[in-house]
Amino acid sequence: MNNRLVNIIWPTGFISIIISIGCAAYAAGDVGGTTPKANNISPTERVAWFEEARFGMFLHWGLYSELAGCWDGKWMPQPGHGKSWYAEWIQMRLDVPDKEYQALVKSFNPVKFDADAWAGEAAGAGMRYLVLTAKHHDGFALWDSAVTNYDLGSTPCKRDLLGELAEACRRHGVKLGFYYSHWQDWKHPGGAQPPWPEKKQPTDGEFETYWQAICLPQVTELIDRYDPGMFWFDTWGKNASEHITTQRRDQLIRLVRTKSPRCLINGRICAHNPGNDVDYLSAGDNQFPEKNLGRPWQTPATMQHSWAWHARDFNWKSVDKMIGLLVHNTSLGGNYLLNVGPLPDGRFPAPAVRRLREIGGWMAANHEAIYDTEPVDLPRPKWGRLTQRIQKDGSRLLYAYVFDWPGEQRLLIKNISGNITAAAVLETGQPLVVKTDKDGFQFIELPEQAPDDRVSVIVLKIK
Ligand code: FHN
Repeated sequence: MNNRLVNIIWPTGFISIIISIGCAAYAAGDVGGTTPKANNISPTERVAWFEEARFGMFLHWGLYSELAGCWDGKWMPQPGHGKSWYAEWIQMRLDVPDKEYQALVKSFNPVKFDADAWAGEAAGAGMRYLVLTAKHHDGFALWDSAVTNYDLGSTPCKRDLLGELAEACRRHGVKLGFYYSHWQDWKHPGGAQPPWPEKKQPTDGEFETYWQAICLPQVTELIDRYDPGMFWFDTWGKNASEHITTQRRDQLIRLVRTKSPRCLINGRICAHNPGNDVDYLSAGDNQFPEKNLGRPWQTPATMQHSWAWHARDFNWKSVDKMIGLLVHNTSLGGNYLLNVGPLPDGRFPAPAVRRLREIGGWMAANHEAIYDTEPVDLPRPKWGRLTQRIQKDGSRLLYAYVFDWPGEQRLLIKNISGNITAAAVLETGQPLVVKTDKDGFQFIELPEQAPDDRVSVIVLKIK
């Protein structure tokens, strides 16, 4: 667990608070459950960093990025213009002949890829982890894989991109995770095929061939070479159960646990039946639940419409909206995994960079109200959201995120257990006066003007 020094400015001055904040046999069917006995880290310890982090970066990048949503003069449609599609699905959605799509390996050459810039942008935005598509549904491996030629090793790029990223992430204090499409694989024999357009699915025997020849060895390679902190496997819908049986789910979990006891695994390894041995759940894409999911969880979310780079996708979300979504999930004990679709040359699109930096500005001032906070068991206030941090002495810091600055210039949080002993604007430490109304409820006197034109955070000390 990280130790972090957080400075909170109180009316009385500064108070520094230290917040504690040999390859497994692929057919390892003889081990009961999914957690090998040799592994002495508890599931709670393993997932602690993820729960503290709250904010991460998703990255969809691969051969499809070269096409940027367009094939043979045809553009993938956008929301409001017929059915809207994601650019990483272009091979299937625009029916690109396999041979022509796969020939993109000859031109994939991200000469401007700068791992430090990626990890630095993530850290600068206040993100604590980053998850890159090591292999998406098209089956292309973003590293030099020993079990396929459909990989980085067959491109003109002679660098170890994942290795560079792993090092940069370490330098910037950002955890590295890999998205790995273990179910859909449109290239390798036996991989599951898409439902849109509906294609013939492999038999169980054919899928097993793919599973043994590609999926399990590649997951092993990723762990052995890059030691990721988390895996992001992907399934959806009930039809995945045809291939991702609970036996295969458990076999893959066992493989990861045996090789890397600290590595996290997500519920979409088997979305229809994640079981109890996964570390965190994912809400639906761009779904922001109204309740805590009861286990560590996150929402994967786009910054535009598409996940991968689409040159005619102008649906950029505003910074205010994204900060609001981060705060919303945080207030419910969940994480926000915000996606960037890098350009084929390896740079981040300029609109994404600007947004990341603006979010980073807000996070620089308010991160204390995000990391390692927990939900508050009170009804959601009409003006915003709440989180809290319990202190060692039993007192609490309560963070009020004010989206809509109250016109009556008072912040009232009914039914708080305990007394508000101090209040301040988090960013500046500007003290605020605590008063009691005629019904005996404490409230905070607010200035006329919201201190932040995005989301103002007021911190209350409660004893
Ligand atoms: O089909 C994928 C999609 O391309 C993207 O990777 C998202 C991210 O959550 N997952 C799948 C759909 O749920």
